[in-house]
Amino acid sequence: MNYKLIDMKVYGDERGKLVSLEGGMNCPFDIKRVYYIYDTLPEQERGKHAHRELEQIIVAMDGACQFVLDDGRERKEIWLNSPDKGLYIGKNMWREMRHFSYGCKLMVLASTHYDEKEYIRDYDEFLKGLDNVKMGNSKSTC
Ligand code: T46
Repeated sequence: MNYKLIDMKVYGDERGKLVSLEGGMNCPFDIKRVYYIYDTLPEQERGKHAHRELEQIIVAMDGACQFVLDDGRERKEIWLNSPDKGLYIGKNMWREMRHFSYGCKLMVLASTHYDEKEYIRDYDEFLKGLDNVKMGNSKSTC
């Protein structure tokens, strides 16, 4: 499974806490884009797609939500519920987000600029693409 839950170093003192993410250091890619998700609702699901090339780190800055990650062989459920945890998701991973707490805020660091063409939004197409990667018919390095 091409994901990792990263424990981030927290600089804390009586004034509060600070976490730093730096491309190529504790973030394993150069950061090309940052976006955030907020005003989420518990009954709404997001995601349901994969990316061939994009890598991301996702941090729940406030509240909690569950990620379902799927590499075509197995599915894992991961809770994101603390600003000192970063969920790294690599290439070729199907993701779904659900069970958002009210007011959950996600910050996402991304390795590429936004490109809708790079999204795979159909699960069968995702599985077929994985077969192509295994057979060497794709340029993906994964
Ligand atoms: C992911 C999860 C964690 C843009 O115009 N620029 C952007 O950088 C992004 C991320 C989205 N958009 C537009 C595209 C859609 O019209 O914003 C709208 C909502 O995007 P989407 O439905 O893809 O949002 P999520 O929450 O389902 O997925 C997002 C990311 O797209 C995705 O890469 O891994 O968050």
